Amino acid sequence: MGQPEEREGGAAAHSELPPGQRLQRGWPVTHYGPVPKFRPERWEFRVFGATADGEKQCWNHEEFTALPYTSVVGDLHCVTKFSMLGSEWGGIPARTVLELAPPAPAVTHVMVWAEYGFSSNLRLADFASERTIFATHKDGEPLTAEHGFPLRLVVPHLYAWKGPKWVRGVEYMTADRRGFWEERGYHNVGDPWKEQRYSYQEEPGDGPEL
Ligand SMILES: Nc1nc2c(c(=O)[nH]1)N[C@H]1C(S)=C(S)[C@@H](COP(=O)(O)O)O[C@H]1N2
Ligand SMILES: [Mo]
Repeated sequence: MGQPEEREGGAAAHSELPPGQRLQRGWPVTHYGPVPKFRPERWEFRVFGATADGEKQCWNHEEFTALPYTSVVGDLHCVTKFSMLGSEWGGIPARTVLELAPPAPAVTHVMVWAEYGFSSNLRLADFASERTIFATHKDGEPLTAEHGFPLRLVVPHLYAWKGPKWVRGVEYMTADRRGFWEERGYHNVGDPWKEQRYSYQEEPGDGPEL
């Protein structure tokens, strides 16, 4: 891993720890439930909900991983207080998905869906951030099963629960709705720089009524 001054990643990149976080050596595994088995023949990535043309869009594994590959540098901040700084995430930027399957003009939020019904909601602007990426690789190595293989979302500027592992699709929404952890006491927005950890900290406008 590079020194902070070697890192790059655009204007929004941070090379410091958000308040209340500590650096983690290695890469712990954090998730709820079992690690799903990858079955390539049954895997598809689906974009649905309020698309511009009203149609769903699906890619199988071969098609999705053939989309243009990019890498971004980004941090991972778990709300349980460990952070990993400056990883290089390789994969398909969320913006590519937005370009290939454009949302209707009324879309304000997305729900990112993963195996077993895990989900996380994001404001469209957070999803459209230039560093939000559907990652297949970290630091040049393919993801392992427990870290989300074959695909996970990484949203470096938000707490890491906003990045589902084993992601399978995106739902475009014209109103906000809470995802898995957001329904279970975690903050609807999840900005680590503002320590938006829990839903009781939410202010009017941060999320749907609880
Ligand atoms: N599908 C799924 N993705 C998930 C989670 C989960 O419970 N299920 N947990 C999130 C949380 S809280 C964190 S901190 C990161 C951890 O990623 P890692 O295990 O690769 O470190 O995954 C996120 N993605
Ligand atoms: Mo987490």
